[in-house]
Amino acid sequence: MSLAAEFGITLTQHVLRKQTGHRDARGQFSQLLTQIGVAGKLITAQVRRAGLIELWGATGDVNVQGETVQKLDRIANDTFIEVLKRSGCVAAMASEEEDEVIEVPPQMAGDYVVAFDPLDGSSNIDVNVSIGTIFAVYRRHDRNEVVKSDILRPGREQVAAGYIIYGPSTALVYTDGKTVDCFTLDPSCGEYFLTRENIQMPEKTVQLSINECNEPYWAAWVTPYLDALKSRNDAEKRRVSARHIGSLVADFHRNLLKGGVYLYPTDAKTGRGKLRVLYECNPLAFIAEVAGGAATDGVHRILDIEPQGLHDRTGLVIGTKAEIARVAEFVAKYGTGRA
Ligand code: AHM
Ligand code: MG
Repeated sequence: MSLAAEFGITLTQHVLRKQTGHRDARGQFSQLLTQIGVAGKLITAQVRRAGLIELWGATGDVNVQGETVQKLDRIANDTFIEVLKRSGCVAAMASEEEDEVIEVPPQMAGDYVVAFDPLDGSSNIDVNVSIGTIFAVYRRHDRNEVVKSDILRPGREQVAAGYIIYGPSTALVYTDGKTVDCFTLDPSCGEYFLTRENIQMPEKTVQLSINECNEPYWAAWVTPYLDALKSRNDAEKRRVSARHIGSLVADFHRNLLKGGVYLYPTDAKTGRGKLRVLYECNPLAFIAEVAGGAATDGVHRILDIEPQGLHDRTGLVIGTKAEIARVAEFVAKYGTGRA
């Protein structure tokens, strides 16, 4: 075998291969995904120094070069914005870290709009546990100006979505609506290689991810649903196991590969969920559906939610298709009111 044949397919090669015959005439879609990969590499470099950044912070918020130390989520946000701005593929962005839409100057603007959470899993950033970047990609409506409906639109209009997980290795998972593929960053050469192609979520739920300490705030359906789920385990066999990291990306990634369900239900008292529609729930719901899974807020399909604001929140239940169907049965039986 030649040396070249021993290498895997790179992210850029894969995206280009899949774009053949697509209407991405200007090549911007391929370029955009490649540039998201670049942002992921730059963020990886910072995440790997997380403890050191904190150390500089402790010495007076100034690092050895005399620069002000920023928190890691700020660094990730600025990196993502800057890389996408310079890519020439993006007209506007929405970020968890920014109150308003970030518009790209017209001379640098491209065909796409991106919503992202630059570093999700804030409670895990400082304690060396997996965190990630989540992104949703839409095609802009109007080539001349950015309009409100370019950003505030249902998740079913996404043309691509993905996440980058900063774990023992950095992995980038994305869907173009046809397949879900995973790439792992080889730190020795700085390239992403295809490591899992056409991921399908296993049909059986073997893992449960939920912050059970939120029980006082759950709607009536949640506890009986969880009781039923746990009762699949008996003296003979443990069929379901609890796995909760507290980083949505990491919890979702594990459930995608192993088969599981993640819940962050709507708070029955306030009627609000915690997770954000545009850049947390929509991209993962899109990936889940393409991989054969499903996602709901308890009542509605996540991808059909019509967002009213950039930072709208929702309840989220995401996992295997069979599990989401079971959730619907419990919602119908017990309701979404307070327990
Ligand atoms: P963040 O965007 O501030 O990081 O919040 C989102 C995170 C998710 O990654 C995680 O699943 C969830 O919040 C955990 O919340 P809680 O600590 O309330 O269980
Ligand atoms: Mg987040």
